[in-house]
Amino acid sequence: MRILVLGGDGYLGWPTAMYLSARDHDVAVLDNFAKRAWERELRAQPLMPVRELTERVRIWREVTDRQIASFIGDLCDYEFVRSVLHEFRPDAIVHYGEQPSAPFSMIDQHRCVMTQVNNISGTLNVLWAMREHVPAAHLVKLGTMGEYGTPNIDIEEGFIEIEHKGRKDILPYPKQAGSFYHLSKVHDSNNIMFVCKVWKLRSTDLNQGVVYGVATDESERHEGLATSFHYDEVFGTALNRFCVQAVAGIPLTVYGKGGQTRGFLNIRDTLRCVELAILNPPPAGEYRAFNQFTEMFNVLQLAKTVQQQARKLGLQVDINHLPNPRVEAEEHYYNPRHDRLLQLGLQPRLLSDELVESMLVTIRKHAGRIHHEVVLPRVKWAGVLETKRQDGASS
Ligand code: USQ
Repeated sequence: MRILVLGGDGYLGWPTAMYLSARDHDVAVLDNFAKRAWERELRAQPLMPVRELTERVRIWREVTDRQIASFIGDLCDYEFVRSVLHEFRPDAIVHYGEQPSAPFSMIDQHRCVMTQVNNISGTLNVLWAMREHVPAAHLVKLGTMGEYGTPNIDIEEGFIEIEHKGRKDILPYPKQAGSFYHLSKVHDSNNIMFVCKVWKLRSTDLNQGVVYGVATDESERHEGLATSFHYDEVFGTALNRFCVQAVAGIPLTVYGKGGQTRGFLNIRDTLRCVELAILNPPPAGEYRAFNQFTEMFNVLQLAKTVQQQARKLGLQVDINHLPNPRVEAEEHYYNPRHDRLLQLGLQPRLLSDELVESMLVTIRKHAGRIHHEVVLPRVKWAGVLETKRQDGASS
């Protein structure tokens, strides 16, 4: 199949491109390197050195004799998006090409607006260009479990049957996102669902949980194929951060009580889920949502697991309950369904002690690159902004 990976330079995009290329698909990546610019702005460099995209593509060709084409440009530039779809004519488009961080979207007005404009307009451009050039292609869009929030009832996969005043209907599951970033994905979902109805496009919204993992089978083939693994407060996610903190001797940063429960999955399972969606496309006109995670943990459980495994490697690790910088429930009901990918054949790689240990071992090799000052959370969800008066005092 011809597969275009949007955001093909990122933590998941690049491993996905290699994974699909290794399985004989004709793969192209598209990226504008915006994430690299945000990393520089926030001084939040990935743990392992990440080569330039052209360099990674060259190394991949050297190692595998397979070609990954690359298109460099911005999804918010409609003429660019049209030209890529016209030229490459993908059968499937995997869309990771968005600002991916909740804390980033909460830093200030500029980052909030930029996140939503970038994510929503980029996706709209993809949809319009699909309508024009590849209306039969399948859009595999990375959504997030965070679209649903933490309601006090079971979470279904995208839709829920509701009975109201004696009548029944199947309706989109209510969305209660927890950040401007998560909200951008909600807006995307609505736009995609709408165009599937009116233009008969087809799409799978992969409502993904929190991904962990340092490496994939393909990235391990050469150090120059490493993915962009983050541990800073903005781009790093819970388990990845805890592993780096354990290696660096930083007490694990559990926000609040740590009873926040989320769905998690191994980065290798992300790749398999995307492949399963691609190999089993919906019919024209269908918008479907899969909940993409393999198991659930609360944050404190994860911290304790990391603490135990680190101890085996001789690392003394403390757990620190920090005041929660986010506005979120710290103890709540959480029972999302996640059957559809299993039905398609997903065989989850559950979080094992060995995996945590191997993450710690890999991270230890790069310990010299850990910058302590980007680890503690500074971005706050709540509160009134302080403004500087002209006389220098705060108001
Ligand atoms: N948390 C801590 N300590 C930390 C970091 C996070 O206690 O040092 C807590 C957060 O408060 C939150 C939970 O861990 O309750 C998850 O936070 P996270 O930073 O690992 O993940 P999140 O911000 O929710 O976003 C990540 C990805 C995003 C994806 C989402 C899936 O960055 O792209 O959409 O996971 S989900 O969480 O299911 O919405």
